[in-house]
Amino acid sequence: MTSRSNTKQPPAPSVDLAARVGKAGERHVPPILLPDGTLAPGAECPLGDEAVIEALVLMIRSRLVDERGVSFQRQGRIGTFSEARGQEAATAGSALALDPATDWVVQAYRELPALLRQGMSLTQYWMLFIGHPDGWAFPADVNVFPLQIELGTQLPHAVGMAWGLRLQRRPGVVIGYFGDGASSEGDFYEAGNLAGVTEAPVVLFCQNNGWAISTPRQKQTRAETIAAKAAAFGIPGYVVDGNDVMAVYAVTKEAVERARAGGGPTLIEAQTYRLGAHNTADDPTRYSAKEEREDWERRDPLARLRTYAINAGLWDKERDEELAERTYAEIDDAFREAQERSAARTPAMLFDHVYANPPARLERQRRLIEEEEGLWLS
Ligand SMILES: Cc1ncc(C[n+]2csc(CCOP(=O)(O)OP(=O)(O)O)c2C)c(N)n1
Ligand SMILES: [Mg+2]
Repeated sequence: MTSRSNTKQPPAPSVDLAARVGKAGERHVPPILLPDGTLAPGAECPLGDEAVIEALVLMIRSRLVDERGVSFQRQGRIGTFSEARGQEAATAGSALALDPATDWVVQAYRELPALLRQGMSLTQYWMLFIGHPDGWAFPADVNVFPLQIELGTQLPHAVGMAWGLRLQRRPGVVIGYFGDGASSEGDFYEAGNLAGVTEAPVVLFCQNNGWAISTPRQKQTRAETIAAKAAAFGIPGYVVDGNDVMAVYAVTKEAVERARAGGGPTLIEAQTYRLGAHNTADDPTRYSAKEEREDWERRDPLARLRTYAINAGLWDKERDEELAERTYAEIDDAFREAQERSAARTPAMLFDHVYANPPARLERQRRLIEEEEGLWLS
């Protein structure tokens, strides 16, 4: 597992990001890693060998956690679960451009590879889905904000955090993730505008997977791209193939370096697709076309990076099997630990982590619940 102490920063990319420019000035990043796992003609891999392996391991681990998450939900051991399957290159590629020691991930709920890269433990992840308040409170040395289901509300926080870091002269950059559906929320426009005005060191990163549950991207906006909206914020906007981990890394690295150097925010739209359901309560066969789903299966970001890594002599079947065995064991150990810790939950824990210094009103409510706890639990 990636730990904060041994995470190396991959080298800066040298990619021409200005290939095609859209109507609103947004730039379409040229492809690097093609769906068949080969490099585009003339393109170079912007990641060093170690970083290619790190990206692949992150993506594989995320997919195995997803697989187990769905089955834990089906067994009634956790609540609703959302997979990142199919979108791993967008989050792994962008998170690889961060320095986990100084930079922050402000998540929605489909960014598992980025959380793993920042050093989140799987015990914490499972506690979240089991429903333990500690699952939502990240340790001080893991720079990740809690999962956010209320669409778009994380983005003003991401911008505020980034602005605050700059005012305090701290070195961090913040990446705020959101979906195509969240791009219709007022919070997105407020956050983008504030980011532009304050020149906050933030990357607003849209995972456009084509759907907001059953609402297609075409019904979300009449704009040609979501990145086009950067023009109204006065900041650079980029469109990238979200299943091309190398192109995602290259464009995010450039944005992070610009932000770190005082150059302000960037909006990135990664075009991708979720290969699973919206969550465990959804059935995409009810609203999406079979051909569309099959087409995106052929563009699976994990298969394409795995093919590249195998052809480059960096990966093989044995390593795949060894990683899967190790990861399944890690997942199951973490789940057992999360269950053990969750057995000691009490209703009064609802008040944990809400305020650093709780107001008297909440303290009173906590005492009331503690007094009545015996009744609640009987
Ligand atoms: C403010 C708000 N409105 C509606 C919902 C219900 N809801 C949950 S997820 C979702 C779709 C979000 O789509 P998108 O932003 O594209 O993210 P994706 O799930 O595709 O990753 C909706 C409508 C919500 N959580 N918050
Ligand atoms: Mg979506």
